[in-house]
Amino acid sequence: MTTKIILDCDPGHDDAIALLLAHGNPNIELVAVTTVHGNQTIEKVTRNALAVATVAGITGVPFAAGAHRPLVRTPEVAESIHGDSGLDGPVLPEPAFEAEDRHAVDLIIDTIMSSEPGTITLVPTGALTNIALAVRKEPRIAERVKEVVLMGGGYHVGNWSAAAEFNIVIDPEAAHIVFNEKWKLTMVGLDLTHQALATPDVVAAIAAVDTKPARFVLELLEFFAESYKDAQGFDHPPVHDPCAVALVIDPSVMSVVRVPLDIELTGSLTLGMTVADFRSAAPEDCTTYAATDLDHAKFWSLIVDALERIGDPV
Ligand SMILES: [Ca+2]
Repeated sequence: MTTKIILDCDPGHDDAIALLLAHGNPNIELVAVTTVHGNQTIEKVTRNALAVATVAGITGVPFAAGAHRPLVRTPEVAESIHGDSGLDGPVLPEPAFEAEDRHAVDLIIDTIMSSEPGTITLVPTGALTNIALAVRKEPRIAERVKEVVLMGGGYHVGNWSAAAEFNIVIDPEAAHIVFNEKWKLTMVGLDLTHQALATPDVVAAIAAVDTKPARFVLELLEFFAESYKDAQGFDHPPVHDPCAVALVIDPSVMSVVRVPLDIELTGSLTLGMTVADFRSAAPEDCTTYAATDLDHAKFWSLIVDALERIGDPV
């Protein structure tokens, strides 16, 4: 049985791999791709999304550009991790198609409202600006989506500050809106994604696929590894965003616990922290979940399998 997803992303090396996984896995139907400011400007991440789609041979899926800045805060990009283009490393092809004129927020709303209730899963892998705007513009999407599975946050660690993760802290007000809606929401945060390391055996398995998209991923990982070593001292880079897609594909790829989650908006040291309340069993009406432990081998085998299925487009 396939799951229909909207991928809301800011490519971004790990977003690019999330897009390839979603396209190459037979259990996922990619119904729309929307972009949001974050790793780079909206112009750059949108162009990157279209270039990645071209590498993977994605056709017939609507792409739309979304919010160019956070709701309240001063815009911030992650050049130290993703470079000037937002996707430094490989030479990007000229995109084979363009984004729609429609705004991402409208594409999200239109897609959800025109689909059977409970059939669309939202997979945000960037700042939550588009998702927050969409649910404010059309509140009925909250009860109409199947669930939200997002990459962002973390219950023990931060990366952009001691307490906060990049996707959340660059637009904490948007995250506050999204985390407090009454939809089922799973936070695939840093506690989980820091287990999704592109170790040498992983790199070798991707190299063995030996296709143009696989070589593209190797070039992404090579740049990403350098960035993460320089910026955050990682021996092998954590490949965050495809973890959220992997959970939609196969829930057995990670463990998840039900726990109340909220976003800190006023802390001088903890702005954008995703606060998880582990003090006791989650109350009956709790609809938030946090991912905890990753099956590393199973996760990476999904990526390799997707690349094998994609074959050699470009
Ligand atoms: Ca991302």
